[in-house]
Amino acid sequence: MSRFFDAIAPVRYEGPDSSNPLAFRHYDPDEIVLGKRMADHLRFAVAYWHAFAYEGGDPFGGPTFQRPWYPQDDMARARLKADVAFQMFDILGVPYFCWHDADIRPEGATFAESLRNFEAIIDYFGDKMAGRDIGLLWGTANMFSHRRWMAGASTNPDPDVFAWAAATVKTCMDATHRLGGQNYVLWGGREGYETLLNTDMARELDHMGRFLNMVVEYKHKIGFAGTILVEPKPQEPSKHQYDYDAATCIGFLRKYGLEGEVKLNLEQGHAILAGHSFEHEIAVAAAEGMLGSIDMNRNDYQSGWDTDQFPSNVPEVALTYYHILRAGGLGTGGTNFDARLRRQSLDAEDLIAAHAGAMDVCARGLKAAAAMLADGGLETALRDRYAGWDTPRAQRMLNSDLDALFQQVLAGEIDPQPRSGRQEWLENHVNRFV
Ligand code: XUL
Ligand code: CO
Repeated sequence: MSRFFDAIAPVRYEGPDSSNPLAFRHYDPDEIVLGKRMADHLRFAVAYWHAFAYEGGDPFGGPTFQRPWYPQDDMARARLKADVAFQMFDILGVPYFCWHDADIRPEGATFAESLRNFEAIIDYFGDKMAGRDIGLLWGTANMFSHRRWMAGASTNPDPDVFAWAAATVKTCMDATHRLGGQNYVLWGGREGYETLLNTDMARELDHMGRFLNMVVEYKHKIGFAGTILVEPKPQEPSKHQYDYDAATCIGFLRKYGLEGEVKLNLEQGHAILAGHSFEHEIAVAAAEGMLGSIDMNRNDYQSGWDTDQFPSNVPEVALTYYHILRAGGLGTGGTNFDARLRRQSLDAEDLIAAHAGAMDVCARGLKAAAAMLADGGLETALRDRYAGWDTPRAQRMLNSDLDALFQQVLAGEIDPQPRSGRQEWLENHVNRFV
């Protein structure tokens, strides 16, 4: 049994005036917000990879963390890592976690050996989950770290890698299904290219579309009731990634006939890399009924890298949840912290503080978002701005044609009068709630 977190008591809600650094001031799981428990709105998840598999390295230096379950190449230490993980889930009271196959099991010498290791850990997780109130938000396959994936998984020029990817995703979907996973995620870090000089982009996109159809076919074959999600990101590690942003993914899903089957897992840091705000990505997905789940971790705005930091900015988070609430909530999705400690944050307490603080920021954001919705000021302003379109005259314009509209404008029947967009008024309005 692990002793890693033994000195740390469960994190509890103590209210906004608490000065306990390891208490929730805003996250009260049972508090009712817009008719639903806060925990059921937010559906928090811990990302196994960043919390337990990341060793504190960066491109300029090796690991800084020294955990008792390193090196991560042996089954006894993989079990120890799982013991520690579930101890942390208990301390935080999170309802979900997420994994890649490679985070939880040591790689074997063969596919079959890796699979045996993986299945043994999935059994171990199953036993631990049986006695607890914790579920799997999503499982996924790491098809970007091992050298076999360097030129892509489903988009690899080598068909044998495509087949290996299919076999890998099958095993990860089986395990996700077995643990009652709510979703299955595909993020294509190497599904893209380094240079067009060696890349047949049209062929690669067709292969990626075929692969995703195979995933959906397999979901139905095994009766997996969760949602299949793809996660947009414009680049890093590839120079250009095919799942660039929400709009690109939606076009891709429609082209390959997957729009009714696949939704999006959106990540704040990826939105920033694509030159968007997070709420833009959420609104794009929501407009198409494709909002699936979120990875609630930010980038550093100055460095331009995908730094996977825990959220800390209440106004940003509030607008995120405002658009999620407007879209009807996260459904089978949740709020996953795809976030890691900074390299100098060495201690067990740092891991707890990072997650507890992030949960609290999200709770504050959710409450602010709910208050903005209940107030209705933003919705009223939006309705007013478009009110002209609610008239029969405007509807006739929509169903008209260029020539008829030209005649009306020429005759002076139509004469637009510009109105203020009131952006500053609306920003001031939001600031009343955050
Ligand atoms: C990488 C990233 C991944 C996915 C899962 O930037 O976000 O961790 O969330 O593969
Ligand atoms: Co992510």
